[in-house]
Amino acid sequence: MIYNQKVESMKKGEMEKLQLERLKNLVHTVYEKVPFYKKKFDDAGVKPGDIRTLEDISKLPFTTKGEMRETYPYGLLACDLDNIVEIHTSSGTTGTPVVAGYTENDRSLWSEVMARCLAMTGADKTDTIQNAYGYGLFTGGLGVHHGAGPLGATVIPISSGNTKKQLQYMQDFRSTILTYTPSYSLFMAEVAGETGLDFRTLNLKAGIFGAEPWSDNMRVEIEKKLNLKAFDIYGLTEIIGPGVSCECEVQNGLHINEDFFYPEIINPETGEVLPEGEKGELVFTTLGREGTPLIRYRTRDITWLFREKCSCGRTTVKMHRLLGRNDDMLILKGVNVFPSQIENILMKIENTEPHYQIIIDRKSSHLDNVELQVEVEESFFSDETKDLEIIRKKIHNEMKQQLGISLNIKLVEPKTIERSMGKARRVIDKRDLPKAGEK
Ligand code: DLL
Repeated sequence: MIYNQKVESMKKGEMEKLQLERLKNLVHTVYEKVPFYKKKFDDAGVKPGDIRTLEDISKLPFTTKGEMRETYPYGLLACDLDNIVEIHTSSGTTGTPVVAGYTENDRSLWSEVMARCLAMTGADKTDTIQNAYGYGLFTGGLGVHHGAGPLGATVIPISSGNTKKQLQYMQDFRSTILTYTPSYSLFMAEVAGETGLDFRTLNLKAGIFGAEPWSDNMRVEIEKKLNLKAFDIYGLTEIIGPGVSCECEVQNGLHINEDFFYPEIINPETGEVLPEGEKGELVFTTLGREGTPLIRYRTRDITWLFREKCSCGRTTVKMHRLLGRNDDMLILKGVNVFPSQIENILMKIENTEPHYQIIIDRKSSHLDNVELQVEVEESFFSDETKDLEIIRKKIHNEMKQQLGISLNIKLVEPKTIERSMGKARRVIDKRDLPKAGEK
């Protein structure tokens, strides 16, 4: 079912008209109401009236995460604080958190886009959604919750953690849809295995997974282990939370709710706008947010945009599943590699478990040592070191062949790599380097 047939299957020209109208309103509003934007526009020599076509958006300056932090907590509000009804922040583990403020209309907008996303995965009022994204300042829990409302689906607001209870409720309440991070879903499958629960006996039909990078082959693994169809959902606190884009039944790219989130892909080095199909950094302008609207926000996420005649009937532009974040990109002997590429290769190698970690260390002043730790199936972790060596070599050779890089592979026993209840930590960087892209 298409939740909002009119908008989601709009003709391109009509969509552009709507976007332009909203963009013009937005630039006038932020120029008048947010001193931060007024100064930025003035510094760049651009006035709201200069935005006459959608292409004119490239005249506007970017907004960065660093600027969102500098304006903490309320520097980017475009309305009176009295009109803010909900606040979320990013986790703030790497510095001052960034703040998103929602007015009543923003919250309705969020419900609308999340309802569209849930419907993309086949959800409707007959479904029971077990929502294990964290409730709280993180947008995952409440985002799904807000979207389930207009659909009329039943929500189990179980939040994250307490895996045994998750498994129990899944059975008792006959949950049909799971919403978690993909890494947590694998952990859940592991615990289910220990307790003897067979996912084939459950009522699950779909899992809506996001908030962290995952690969196509990880999807294969999850679908097999949890006996459901796994969909990718994307979003970020700054823009709204989950609900920016989601996969439909075709599972080939995520439809962007582009009437509210105008996407661009730029060259992260030069800021130049790239055409559809070219890979680069995703940038969003919010077309309809009242609380903390953002102009050309640099997400640091790497992907590309494409349009195709989707058999689901939606016409909205798609983004390819994320390759990763700019900050997570490893540069190994001059080769750019994202952890998700390593994961994609790893997931196809037999006798390994879908749990891994990448440890980066700098022993001498120039050379980075990258170690890929991979869990191996219990039965292989015997005294038979020969078998382990065969697996180790296979992983090494596959990486070398497909990515052109030589990694140190360390096989570890099952369940030794930390399991995550939220976003998995795939890369542990022990180098004492300034963080890329802080600004
Ligand atoms: O993770 C919002 C969300 C909640 C999305 C639940 C999907 C489901 P933040 O904590 O602000 O918000 O983190 C945003 O997470 O810039 C991406 O780098 C990453 N991310 C989010 N979804 C995906 C995804 C939420 N499907 C940051 N694939 C984003 C890869 C994702 N990375």
